[in-house]
Amino acid sequence: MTTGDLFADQEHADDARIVLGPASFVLRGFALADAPALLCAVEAIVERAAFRHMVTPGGLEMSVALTNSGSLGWTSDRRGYRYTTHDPLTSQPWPPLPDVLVRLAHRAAAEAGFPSFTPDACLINRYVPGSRLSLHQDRDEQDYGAPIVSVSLGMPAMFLWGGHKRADKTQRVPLFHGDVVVWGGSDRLRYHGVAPLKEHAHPLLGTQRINLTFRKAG
Ligand code: MD3
Ligand code: FE
Repeated sequence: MTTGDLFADQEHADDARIVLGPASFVLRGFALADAPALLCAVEAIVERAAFRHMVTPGGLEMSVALTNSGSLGWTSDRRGYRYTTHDPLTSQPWPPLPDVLVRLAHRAAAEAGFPSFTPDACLINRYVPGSRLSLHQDRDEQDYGAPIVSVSLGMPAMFLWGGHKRADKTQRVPLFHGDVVVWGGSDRLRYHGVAPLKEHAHPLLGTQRINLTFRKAG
């Protein structure tokens, strides 16, 4: 991907696209029209693989509840972080990725200059007021050349966008219902997190925020 592609097409250089880094963009409202269908697909996934609070290797329970869809799903326990083919709660394979999710992730990645993004994992995070995600890197995937696509639904959140070292200064980026962010290239390994959520009820989801992150894990 080159930023040249981006600026070549002035018709798309509108306020809906915010440049976070050389290969990272916020696409404001990109998933707004699809949000009801995405939430419907998430409901079906959660019927088969419930949201749960995982424990970190350090023994702390995460305030964010999570589940997965796709051929691989991210899990954490006292032994560490890893991707698994099966849900440790049910011993069943993670629910397959619904087309409506894959198509959206593919369109967003293409918009940001990654036309051949093929996710095999979708991590689904659920936040309630007070839930947070401390600064971390996503390093459990095989191929850092593939971007991560994230979709925000429900209550707004303050995303913390750091640098390549944990102690680097963070930038605060508000994310709203329907926003899609694509993170790739040299930004792929930057530290990031989510500040404790404030209570701002959303018409579709009430006091919840659902975040989908599409990854090429395997
Ligand atoms: C930047 N989730 O699940 S999504 C995560 O809102 C995670 O639930 C947050 O961080 C959330 O790991 C943020 C945005 C995100 C995801 C992965 C990234 C940003 C990223 C990987 C590298 C750089
Ligand atoms: Fe992350």
